[in-house]
Amino acid sequence: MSNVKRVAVTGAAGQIGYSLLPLIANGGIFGPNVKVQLQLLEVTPVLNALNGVRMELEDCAFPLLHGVVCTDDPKVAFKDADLCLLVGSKPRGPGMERKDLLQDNGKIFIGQGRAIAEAAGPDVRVVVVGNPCNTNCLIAMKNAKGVPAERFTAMTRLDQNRAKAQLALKAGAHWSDVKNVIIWGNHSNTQYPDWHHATIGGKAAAQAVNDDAWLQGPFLKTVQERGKAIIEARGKSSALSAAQAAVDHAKSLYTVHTAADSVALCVYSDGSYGTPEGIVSGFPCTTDGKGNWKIVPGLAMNEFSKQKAAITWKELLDEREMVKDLLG
Ligand code: NAX
Repeated sequence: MSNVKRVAVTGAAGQIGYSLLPLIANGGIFGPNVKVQLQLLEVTPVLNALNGVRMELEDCAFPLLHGVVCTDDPKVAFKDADLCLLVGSKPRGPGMERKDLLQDNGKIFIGQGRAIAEAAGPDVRVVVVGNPCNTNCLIAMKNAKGVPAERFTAMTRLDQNRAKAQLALKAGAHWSDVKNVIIWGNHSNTQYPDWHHATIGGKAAAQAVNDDAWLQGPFLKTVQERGKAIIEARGKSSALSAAQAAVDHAKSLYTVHTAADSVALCVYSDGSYGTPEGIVSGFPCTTDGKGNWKIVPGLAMNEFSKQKAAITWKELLDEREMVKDLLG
């Protein structure tokens, strides 16, 4: 089994899981030459549905898929895991306050953080997708005693992909030509998608788009509220695009990204760019292909960017305050 990557996925019978698992089993994260074992976690009442997902995965006969474990025990799911994708969390119920959601989901991430520390492989990486993902990531990290904080990241890659697409559509370019959009702060509607360092086909995005009012208004709003727009259109939250973004995020840890094509990761803040320390916040990052990231240094932030970033950083501080009793 030593040449098989073990990938744990929580909430695996959920709608993101259903789109995510085939992407992983097809080599979407570790490439076409690396075998994977999927270690799937669900809550006990959903194990039967999860078993149905396992049957379908077997029925796909994926060449790279070497084993599927289904369990309701986090320690079994995270056993020797190389990568843990924490997707499962509770949706906000009717009449539920954000604080209640943070507390309820926070408890899940205490247990999962502890189980990762106890059971996961020595070089594990953890990607948190389940919302509120930044603060859930902080809780898991703080409860995973002995696992370095930099092994934990949360996902704003979907927001970065959305921002790239909007810029490309506006500029009449292809989204693969768009580089270096930054997502500062929280994966919520306070996030700040920053185009000031972005390029489209090598040209400054502001020049290629040539419409500052659109960038400062409709562009920001569209990206910030895209999740809501998908729910209104589809009657369900983003799943296909979220699954793809989770794979993009994880893959970017295991491939090299330079400052010329930075990736959006939410990581434990060291205070760079005036971000408050000790929160999990979105930054532009480079990666070394071995699971490690660094915050891109030295980018200028104008007054507009500073003001927008301050709003989303404040929200993350407020979230941390609401879960301070859960931080290990
Ligand atoms: P679903 O409700 O379809 O699936 C969630 C699954 O998690 C369910 O099957 C549930 O049984 C399971 N679950 C709940 N508690 C669990 C626990 N303690 N251990 C293991 N499994 C558990 O939601 P889905 O649409 O798949 O979304 C999953 C999460 O991703 C949600 O929190 C959602 O808000 C979040 N998202 C995050 C995004 C991001 O960019 N970071 C974007 C997409 C998505 O909104």
